[in-house]
Amino acid sequence: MPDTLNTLREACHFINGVYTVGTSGRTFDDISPVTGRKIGIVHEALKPEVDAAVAAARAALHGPWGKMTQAERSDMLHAVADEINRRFDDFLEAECLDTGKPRSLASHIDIPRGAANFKVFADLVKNVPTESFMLDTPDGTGALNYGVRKPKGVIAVISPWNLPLLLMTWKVGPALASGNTVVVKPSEETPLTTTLLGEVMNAVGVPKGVYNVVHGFGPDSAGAYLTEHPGVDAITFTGETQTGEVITRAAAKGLRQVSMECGGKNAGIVFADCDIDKAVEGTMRSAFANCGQVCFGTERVYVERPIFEEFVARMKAGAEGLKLGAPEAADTTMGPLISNGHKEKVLSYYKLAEEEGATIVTGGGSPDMGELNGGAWVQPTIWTGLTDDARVIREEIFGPCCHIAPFDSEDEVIARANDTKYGLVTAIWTEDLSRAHRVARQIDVGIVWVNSWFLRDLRTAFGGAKASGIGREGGVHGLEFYSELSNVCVKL
Ligand code: NAD
Ligand code: 6OD
Repeated sequence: MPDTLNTLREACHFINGVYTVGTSGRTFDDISPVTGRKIGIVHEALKPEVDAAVAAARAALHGPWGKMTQAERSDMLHAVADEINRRFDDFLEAECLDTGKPRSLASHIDIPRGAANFKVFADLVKNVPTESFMLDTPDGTGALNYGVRKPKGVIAVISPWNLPLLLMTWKVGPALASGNTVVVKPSEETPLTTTLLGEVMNAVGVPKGVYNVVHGFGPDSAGAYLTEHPGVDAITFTGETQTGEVITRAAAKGLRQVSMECGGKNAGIVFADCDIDKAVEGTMRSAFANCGQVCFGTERVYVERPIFEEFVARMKAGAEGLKLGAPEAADTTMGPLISNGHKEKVLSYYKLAEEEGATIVTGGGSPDMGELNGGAWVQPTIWTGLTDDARVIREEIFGPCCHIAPFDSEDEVIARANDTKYGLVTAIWTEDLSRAHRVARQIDVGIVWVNSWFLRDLRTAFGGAKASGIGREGGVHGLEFYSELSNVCVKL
């Protein structure tokens, strides 16, 4: 069993049940977004390491894992979840080291969901029926058709940095529950929890080669080598739309299936008949939780004119009440962005908003964080006054910011909410349920929340419309992606 502290300081690949530095000889630094200082090193995988990981995953399909019953596999995934919970504090430390997010956030969302993603899909897979049909035949005896689900094979999982454990296990959970094996390439910004999960897999006896991890970047590195690898049967990806396009092109070779969960420019729609306390609280979370780095974040908020001024004033007070700080400080409510590179991007949009004529309601720059000034800190920011064609309104920023605009009619706000190339989520705030249903079905997105935000039921379909993605995961939809359905036709 490796020493966990060492796992955190030197992130190795995890191939065939063994931590390895590989042969590339290349490493890169793991940087704390809180201080901007180095916290460890990460070994970079190139083609030989990816080849080894894919080969291990392929071999494992035919080993003990492939011979287990569904029930045995599900029990094993429950044990994985239990072990994550037993090592909750280790995962919490690793996630906060990598992301700088408040401990209060990671302990309520990231780590519990890391465990739940295994439990929910381990249970679900045992309860999903397959179709069956009786066919009339001319001789009168008939034929029975029934579906059989088989694992797809080796699944490549490419995950982002914003909710590293949550979003990686959201894919690994159903992939393993369906009997596949996986090779995971976590974001280069957040290698730690994915690496730590290898210890968990070994501790509960998951057969070697079922869960593999390779570290590195996208182009000319682990990401590209993995997604282009002919030994990979399907690719599941979460990240930027542009990266999704590159990976979809790679998957075209060999016609491998993809599941794409990509970017968004989500609208929050606040009607004058809402419960304003709940609408402000929910919109605050949707704009600023995780320092605005949630794909569901609402960077475009539309508020019906009678309550516009009050809503803006209350959001301003809320944003100015956020306490920026290190993860471990008990009163921290907002952490830094993921990196100084991302900080430059977000600050460039803060500047652009001014150039495009925005009124800055609050924020708009970087705060003075004293001894933490080397970290990726930006102020929570609210704008008003931009027109719908402004780049700040049209492009995903992925930072702690939102623009609030007034609207006058239901039809107008539906058209404006839909006026984007993306289609991930929308949050609607109203106490008029007829209106809620009427508006919800006219918004071109994968998920609509009414009087809530980021309220997740893992049995439901999850995914984006338009440039926000391809396909659906969650519930039976995830199991459909992760399995190959074949039909058996029996002449009676
Ligand atoms: P990203 O696209 O830069 O990176 C995601 C992953 O892809 C990383 O592991 C990266 O190394 C890898 N990658 C990059 N180029 C690659 C290539 N050519 N081949 C293979 N792999 C490659 O995204 P990010 O910056 O990590 O995450 C933020 C983005 O993710 C935002 O756009 C956000 O909206 C989106 N996101 C979407 C969802 C969703 O469910 N729809 C969830 C979270 C984040
Ligand atoms: O809750 C989930 O299952 C999920 N995929 C969340 C995505 C959040 C985006 O940042």
